[in-house]
Amino acid sequence: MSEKGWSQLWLDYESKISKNDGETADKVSVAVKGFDADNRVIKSAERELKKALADLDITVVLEKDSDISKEGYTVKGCAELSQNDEYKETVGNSEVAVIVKASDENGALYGAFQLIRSKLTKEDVATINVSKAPSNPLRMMNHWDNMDGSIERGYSGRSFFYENDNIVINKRTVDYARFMASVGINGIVINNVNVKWAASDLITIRFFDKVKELSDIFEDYGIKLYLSLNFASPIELGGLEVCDPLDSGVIKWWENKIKEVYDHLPNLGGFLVKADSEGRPGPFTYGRTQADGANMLGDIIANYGGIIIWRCFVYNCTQDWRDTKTDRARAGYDYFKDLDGQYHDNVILQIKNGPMDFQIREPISPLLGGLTRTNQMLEVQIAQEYTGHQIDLCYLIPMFKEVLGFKTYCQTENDTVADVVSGRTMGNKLAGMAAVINTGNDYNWTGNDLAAANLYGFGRLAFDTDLSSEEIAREWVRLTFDLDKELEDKLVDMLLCSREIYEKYSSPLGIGWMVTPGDHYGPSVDGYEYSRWGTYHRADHLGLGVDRTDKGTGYAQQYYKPNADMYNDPKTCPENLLLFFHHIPYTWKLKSGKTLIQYIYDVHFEGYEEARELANSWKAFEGKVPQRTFNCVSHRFELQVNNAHEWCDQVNSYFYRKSGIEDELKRPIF
Ligand code: GCV
Repeated sequence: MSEKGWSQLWLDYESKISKNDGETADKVSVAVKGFDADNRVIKSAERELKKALADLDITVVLEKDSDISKEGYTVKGCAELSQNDEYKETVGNSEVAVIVKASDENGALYGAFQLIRSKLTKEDVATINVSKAPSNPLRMMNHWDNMDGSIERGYSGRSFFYENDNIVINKRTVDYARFMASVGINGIVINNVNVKWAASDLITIRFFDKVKELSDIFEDYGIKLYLSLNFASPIELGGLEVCDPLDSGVIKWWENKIKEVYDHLPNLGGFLVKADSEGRPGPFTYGRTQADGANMLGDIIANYGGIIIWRCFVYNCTQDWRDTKTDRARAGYDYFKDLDGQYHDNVILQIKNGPMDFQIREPISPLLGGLTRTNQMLEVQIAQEYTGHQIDLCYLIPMFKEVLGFKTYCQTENDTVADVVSGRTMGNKLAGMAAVINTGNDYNWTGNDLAAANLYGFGRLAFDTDLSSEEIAREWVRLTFDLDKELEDKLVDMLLCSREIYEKYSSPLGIGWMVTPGDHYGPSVDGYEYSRWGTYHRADHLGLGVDRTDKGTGYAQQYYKPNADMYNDPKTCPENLLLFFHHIPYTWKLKSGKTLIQYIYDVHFEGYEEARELANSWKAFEGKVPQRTFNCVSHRFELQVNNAHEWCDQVNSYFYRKSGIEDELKRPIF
């Protein structure tokens, strides 16, 4: 680890350069064929290669090859290339040559990082032979950073983009861009979707210069900068009385504003919009649809090649808890399905993975694939809002794999979520994946060093949805630490089982919530039960769960058959979602033969025990990972064990008190 104010994460070249022969620098050479050698992205690729491969006697050729698909690459190592006439002159006397071919600069950069990964994980670069094309056209990070330096749902310190209502740009910004490019990210939204106060001015002269500077740094690494937009800007910035998307004065205002924005930020990717959601302004105020709002902005920004990413997180957040007919889970589909086909070509809907809000277990949003004539992208959250605040270990890639692998039945083939969001289902170009990011200005970027596996993993998965959770975990472990095989396996196992452990000690069988309101860490079983947020477990003395069947809220019917039927029947509903879809008596027998109440007791004790085992396993890493990392993670495991203890005892005691049914094993329940 370097002694700067931030770590180098998985790109810690320095510590990996072989110091054996005392000579570390300048052995590597990079040649450029077909690309403009002065291109900023090619220059970045060259810089990274020179740093990372400094101790290898190698020539890397970055070569343009128009036959390769957009942003894809082939990387081929070949010791004998110096014999090959085509490359003989270029390669000279280098011991090894590696040819990176791509049709565009981003592909060349990703190919360079592929080679660097191989080198850092101690593979033989002379025999590398990899071809990849990105699974998703858009691979984005969404920051929920505010301009005062706070981060909404941030668990890793403060923002490294903002301080005191200003934009901060320094070497850390460059490292951040490098990290993102190294895992294939090509778009970053730099501000919170809740656009308030100074952030509304990001589209004004007050911040253009700084945003441009940031955008230039991103550009060096093939990343487009995007801004979250305040839909009420015509009122807040323009002094208009309304922000009605069909009002001619409002349209004119946006035409001028977007022109001004692109005059200053010609490479802006576009805007992300949270409208009509949790108090944010939107078209509903004027009796307009979400499509009216998105298309108005889309049509204007199309003139500059920009796109509008419109979030589908729209629901009634002022629900009366007594009202059992209204179901927040239904909202996304109810608001957006009827408008399918009406969104213009440069508009894309961004859909959270589940219908509620990033719980540890939710069904897949029925909007994904429910829409068949609309550009759509998947939104996941690696900021661990409901999944342990980057205190508790929770490797989320297995969850994302489940989401991507879900068969929607929107057509007979190419119908998984991965197909839909990659553009394969509908043959559309605007498609992809976005993650609410988990970074901050902590030394290790992610609060818990191990949470960087989610940061790395999301990028890698968005680039290549065929990678397994284990492959990604192993790759990250190898790049980040220098462990023997036994400890490497141990850490990979710890990551792989962590999500399930968190699920076991927190809220059971897909019911979700039961968290401390507002903060969302730790248990509060009734915390949201009598609130306005539409997040209820409906427990009484006989059972719990929400009836979302055709006899209940009807949510299950938003899926295509056979998913709709499967969820509708408690006997065929996957048990890990049983309480999401059904109100079930405590005495209900699960497939294992256990009653529901006994399962709740058992799984909570088990989860708590497994959290203790995780903490215990970590002890073996002392002296094997940097001390700073060891201490940080040890402390977090201590907190996790306390958290798991509270969850276990509070959930078990709550349901014991509600049901009056004893634990068969007579363990302490209060
Ligand atoms: C950015 C949840 C979070 C909010 C977040 C919102 C959203 O409700 O708790 O902090 O706001 O999701 O996704 O817009």
